[in-house]
Amino acid sequence: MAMSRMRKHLSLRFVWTLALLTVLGSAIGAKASAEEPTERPVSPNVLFFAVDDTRDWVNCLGGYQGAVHTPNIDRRAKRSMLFTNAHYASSKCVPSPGAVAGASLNETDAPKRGKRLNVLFIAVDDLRPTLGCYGDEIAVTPNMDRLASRGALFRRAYCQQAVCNPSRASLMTGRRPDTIRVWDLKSHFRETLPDVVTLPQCFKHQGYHTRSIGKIYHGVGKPSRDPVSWSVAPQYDEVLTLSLRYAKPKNRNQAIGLHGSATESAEVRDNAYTDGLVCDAAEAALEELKTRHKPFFLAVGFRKPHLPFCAPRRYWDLYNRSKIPAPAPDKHPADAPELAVRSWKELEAYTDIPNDGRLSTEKIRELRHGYYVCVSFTDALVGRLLDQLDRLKLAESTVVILWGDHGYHLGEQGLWTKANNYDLNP
Ligand SMILES: [Ca+2]
Repeated sequence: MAMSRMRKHLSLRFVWTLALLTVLGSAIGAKASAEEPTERPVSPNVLFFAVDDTRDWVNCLGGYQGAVHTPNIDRRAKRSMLFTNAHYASSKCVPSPGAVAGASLNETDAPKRGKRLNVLFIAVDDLRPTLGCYGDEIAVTPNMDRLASRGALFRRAYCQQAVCNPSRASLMTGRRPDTIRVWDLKSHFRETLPDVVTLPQCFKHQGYHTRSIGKIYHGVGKPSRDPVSWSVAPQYDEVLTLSLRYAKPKNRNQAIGLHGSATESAEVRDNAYTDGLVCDAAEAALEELKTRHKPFFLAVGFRKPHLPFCAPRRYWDLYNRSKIPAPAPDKHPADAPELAVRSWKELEAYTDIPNDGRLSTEKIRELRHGYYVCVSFTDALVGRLLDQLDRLKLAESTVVILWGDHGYHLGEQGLWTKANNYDLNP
């Protein structure tokens, strides 16, 4: 969902039309001059290239850290004028990152233009398309469904790697995990590409106020932080507080480190958990951002439905556990190699999960119920943000993007959680 939407909104085709027109027009003009016409001026022909969904990933614009091979565009650029500060013209589109990359990197030099749209960029951790808008008949997700009904829904979008940090770092930089050399949970993309311009950085350079609340980068340790992406210090970017993971004292007391029970149902308010606090802060930020004289890029990252499946009881009550179907198929694909069916050990870190991978039918039902519950919990928080946009009369001037960092298994094919390449994961 995420990348396709980005490609749509952040297209640079107009930039390339401008740049290539200039390149080709100038080159043809040079040829006519060399022939020294004596009787009358020769009107040059025009070869007009439009390049769809292309950004600045060519060497002549310094893009992609020189890793892309574009010798023909580069040699044309050398023979003529190259616009490095061209912008997509539609006021209905958010500025494209390529246009930003080609522009001055000084925030104060941002071009004076008509009113630009704000961006509300919502990241949801471990969200597979268990949503009504994707045809799931069990999911109770009215708010994401209404967002989908008002915008574009991407039905065949895939992430770059089915685990948090590589997927997020790739999306935020527009670079493949192999390019930024981020394949694990510990590496920071700036170790390989210190000067890479991230998506929020692009907006910042264009005069946007950029802010991060919740999990946008990895959410734990060094890869959680990228100060230059943001206009102000992020909130809740790294949360390792046991009391915000578990509301029940019993579950906190039994936890080993941050891992206790894999599920929790508690009679508490939304903000007993991190995501409720993130939503509170985001609602307040929208109110404040409305008063600023700058457009904003507000990134809001929710940590559910990531494990543990902890949520206020009212979200558990949205579902009848007996009506949630068992995983199907629940066995590894026949003849699949061992590497393809290796379990990500994430689930086994929880105290009520056996280490041998053998889950009872009841535990499987509880876990599947818990995942749906946490999706609905997140959906309710997304709904609060959409309502806040409406209340503040920002809905018409704000692009809303909602994306999940990768898919998930809930017992299907005998697999749990993430980090494999079956269709449910990436
Ligand atoms: Ca994740």
